[in-house]
Amino acid sequence: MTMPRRGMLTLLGAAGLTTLAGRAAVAEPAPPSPSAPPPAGPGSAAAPLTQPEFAPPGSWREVAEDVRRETRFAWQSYVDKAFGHDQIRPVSGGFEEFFVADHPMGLTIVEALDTLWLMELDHELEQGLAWVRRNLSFDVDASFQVFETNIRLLGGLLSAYHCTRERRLLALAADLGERLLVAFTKSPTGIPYRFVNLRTGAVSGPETNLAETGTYITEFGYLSQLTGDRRFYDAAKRAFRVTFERRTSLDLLPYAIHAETGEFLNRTATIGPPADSFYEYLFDGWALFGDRDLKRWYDVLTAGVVAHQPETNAGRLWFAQVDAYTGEVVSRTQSELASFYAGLLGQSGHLRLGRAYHDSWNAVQDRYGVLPEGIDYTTLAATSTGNQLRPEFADSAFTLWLVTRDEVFRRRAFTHYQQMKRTSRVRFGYTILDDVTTNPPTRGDFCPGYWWSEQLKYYWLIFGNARRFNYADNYLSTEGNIFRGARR
Ligand code: DMJ
Repeated sequence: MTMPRRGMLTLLGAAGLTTLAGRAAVAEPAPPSPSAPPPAGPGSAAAPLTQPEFAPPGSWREVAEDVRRETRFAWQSYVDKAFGHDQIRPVSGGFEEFFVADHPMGLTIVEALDTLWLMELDHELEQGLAWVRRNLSFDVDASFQVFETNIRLLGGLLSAYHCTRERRLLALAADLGERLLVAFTKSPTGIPYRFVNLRTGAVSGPETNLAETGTYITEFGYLSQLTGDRRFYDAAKRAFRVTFERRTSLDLLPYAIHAETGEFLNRTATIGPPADSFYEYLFDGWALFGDRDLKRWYDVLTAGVVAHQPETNAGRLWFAQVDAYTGEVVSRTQSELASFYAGLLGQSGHLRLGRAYHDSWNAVQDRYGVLPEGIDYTTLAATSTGNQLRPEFADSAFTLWLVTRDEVFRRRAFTHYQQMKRTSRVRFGYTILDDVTTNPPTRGDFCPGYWWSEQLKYYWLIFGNARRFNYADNYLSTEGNIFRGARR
């Protein structure tokens, strides 16, 4: 057992869970160079349909202040038009619920809390906290999707607790964790059901996938740390173990799996949805808790991915979907959500691949201005033309910037931000796009909860020198929730 270093956490003193590996120590952000050249790599070689800016005219601090102003504008619109409802319709000023029709859970508020705290928007934070104190309850007779409830609500409460240390947030998180745990304990294999009724504990949805079976270890583990109750951590880890042990001889995992039998339901391996955050959380479980089993499983499966899935097309790196039993390529489409993988590779010792994969996605950003939901990587043609205000490209730019401090990633995030402002800013906030290939892009009327927890935070942290964030030692979840690194 390794003795915890200064700043390390210990999870319940259990063997194998003792040390905490953080991201590499890094210096504070340097001011931008206005004359910085555009980023090198495949992206700069492609003929752009748009002419993105690569560096701000002033200082990065000014960009960060702009992000803060935009957050305040969007938050005020949400308060005016949709307060307490899950998500705003920022064109019409309407709203819609995410988990249960006609039963608001304040999703946007819970997702936004840690972002508001990091931005020192303390008045807005207090508005959100007051709503949570008065209204949020999980005693709801309805079926909730376990994965989304975990990464958004449980994660949002835990990160808000990490930032504010308000006990009510932890009490709510513990109550929710208990209700979600049933999805694991009622399963004969330990692989969670997709849905659970938060009041009755009735479970449903045994046909599931990797992301929905393996995106719990950081929220459940942090809850275990905070409560001293290791059932949460153990349940999340068991689901990982059961799945890992069923890997194919190529060390690949088909993405569809049955919770009751543990049998795979298809043959396709992908690093994109619905597998993506399964791999992210294996590494994160190591990064946050120092669990060597998780690191080993991550390394074995990543070796399988790196051996069988990379393809180069026109000098650009992509990750094919392959048959997990033969390695044969079954699809050359790539979801925008897969762009997170560049950051994961970069932080887990595969920096060359991570950079190359980010370069590939940057070429798509250069081409469309805003990334479409899906592409055919042999042509970069959009196979799904909308954009759901996705954070993954900015997420991986932020992670790669933290790892390397290479300004190229901050400039790419800046382009991402500028293009979002240009295309998605509407009367009451920011909206999804229905089609990024039209000129101008066609707007929808919806702002997803994750936008508050992810993009806004990544922009603020990468452009600003945030006083409340520890740039040398931190952890952000798949939903951008901060479980380590708040400077109170
Ligand atoms: C977010 O809810 C999370 O990042 C999740 O892991 C998958 N992607 C969405 C946003 O695109």
